[in-house]
Amino acid sequence: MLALYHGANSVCSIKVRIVLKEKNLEWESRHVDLPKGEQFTPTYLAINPRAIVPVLNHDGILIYESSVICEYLDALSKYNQLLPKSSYDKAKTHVWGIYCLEYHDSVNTLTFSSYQRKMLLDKTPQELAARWAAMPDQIRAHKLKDLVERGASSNYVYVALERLARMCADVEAALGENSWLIGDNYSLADALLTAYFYRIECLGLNILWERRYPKTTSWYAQVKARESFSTATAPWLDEEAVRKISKVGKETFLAHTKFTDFL
Ligand SMILES: N[C@@H](CCC(=O)N[C@@H](CS)C(=O)NCC(=O)O)C(=O)O
Repeated sequence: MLALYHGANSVCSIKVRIVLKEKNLEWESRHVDLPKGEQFTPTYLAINPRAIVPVLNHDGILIYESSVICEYLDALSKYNQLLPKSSYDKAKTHVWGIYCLEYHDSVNTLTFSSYQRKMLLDKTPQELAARWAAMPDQIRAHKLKDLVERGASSNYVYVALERLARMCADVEAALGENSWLIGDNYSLADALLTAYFYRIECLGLNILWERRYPKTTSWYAQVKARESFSTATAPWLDEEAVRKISKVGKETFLAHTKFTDFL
């Protein structure tokens, strides 16, 4: 039995849901309400002391880290094998998986300096202090606190946009003459990256690739057209939250002259 601890709008959860669909695997949902702070409850901390999603439970075995979960799922069946066969292509896939840590951190920076910030600013200073104190990773807590206090003026935001602009340049270069990131077929690397592009698009920042990178623009249209994309997003997302993410994202970043290098 496969069960996924995941968040409705969580980027890393969307990534795993994409692979579950690509592999045509049956799974049970264990939804964790991140805005409500369910990741900090003793019950969830017993599953993941890092207080983050996703976590995969496979017959009682727990697997952590979204890119690792995706590769684990791929190995469960021969159907639609996503990890390429050659050692070189496997190595390239693993490099994308490692880069995903940076992409996640950068996308998370954008979300926390805009939409999440707006939500968290409704809390009292005491509630906010309790939230930062509850986070097992205090370096991350320090960063999120800065983002909520400073919004788009936080230095973290500029660095995040710089890294995401580099992600787009890297994808454009990797595509070369191909339609997919690695060779002629859709593979794990394409699945790993899709959700980050999706969140950037939700924030109204798709101009990061649409203005400069035609191959990346076609690639993203292709991954979005797959059934796995709609299955991993539409039924799970809180539509109202997605509308707000988009509205606040545009207000926060597009009006900011400091970001004209990227946008
Ligand atoms: N590197 C981890 C990152 C996981 C992560 O940070 N997940 C976010 C949601 S996308 C989370 O659970 N956040 C909890 C919080 O913000 O308190 C992965 O790829 O699985």
